[in-house]
Amino acid sequence: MGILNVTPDSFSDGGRYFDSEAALRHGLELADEGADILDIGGESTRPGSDPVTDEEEWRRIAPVVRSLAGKVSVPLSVDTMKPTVASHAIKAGASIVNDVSGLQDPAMIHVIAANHTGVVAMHMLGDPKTMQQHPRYSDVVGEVRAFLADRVKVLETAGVSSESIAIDPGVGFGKTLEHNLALLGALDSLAALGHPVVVGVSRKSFLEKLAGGGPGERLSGSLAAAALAVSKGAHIVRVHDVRETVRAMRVVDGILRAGDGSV
Ligand code: HH2
Repeated sequence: MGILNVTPDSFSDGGRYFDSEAALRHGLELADEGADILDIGGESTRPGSDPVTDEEEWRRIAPVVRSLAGKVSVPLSVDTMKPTVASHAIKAGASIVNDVSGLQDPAMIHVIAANHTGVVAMHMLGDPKTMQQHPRYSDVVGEVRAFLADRVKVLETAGVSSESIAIDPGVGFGKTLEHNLALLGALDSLAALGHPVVVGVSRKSFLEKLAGGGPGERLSGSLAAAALAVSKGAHIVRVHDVRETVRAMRVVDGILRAGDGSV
């Protein structure tokens, strides 16, 4: 899943693709590099970020969703917590809703069910503004797993087909380094819920805590984390560096398949 942030303030690429033309070019480039899904977002959810209005979020991504829908063959996903933005994006050609709030707004569930889209339900503790202020769990893996299982149940009850639902532990969303590592080490237990697991580790700050380097220097850490996530059961990795990740994942896939005896 290639990341396309049409924002002025995303943590690693804020402002680079804020202009619609630049965003469109980057989206085409990500598809060309081998992304299987393009995830388009108009609101940063980095720790401490301020929310934007529905109108502003849609204004940012509208031209990008519209033009990419006619130009790429891969599905477009919209990274939003807002049902109105999701609804506009679906009309403009998006077919997946990626909601980092885990569908806290019941209207979002209705939008997904009514339009028969795919959905990524992600776990976040609190909201982006304050989520990194002393996040606490008594059993991070158990609590995140229970939250995701509940989201799946709520979606299915609302009529969303089981095959359309993916889950995501939300690395960095209300989590300390230890919480992130515990979740990444337990992806198999999330995969056991029976839905594709999405993981976003790309350029995130836990990599700096482990190996140093600002957002622009975290490619090697991102690839290592993505490789391990996939070997632990993740199905989809959400990344900024598509070309490099596709190559790394081909290697991971080759090794895992050989290990399975399924070559
Ligand atoms: N991470 C970010 C945004 N959306 N969606 C899912 N499903 N999983 C993630 O881990 C995830 C996500 C944050 O990364 P980014 O989009 O690069 O930054 P920002 O929120 O600053 O735009």
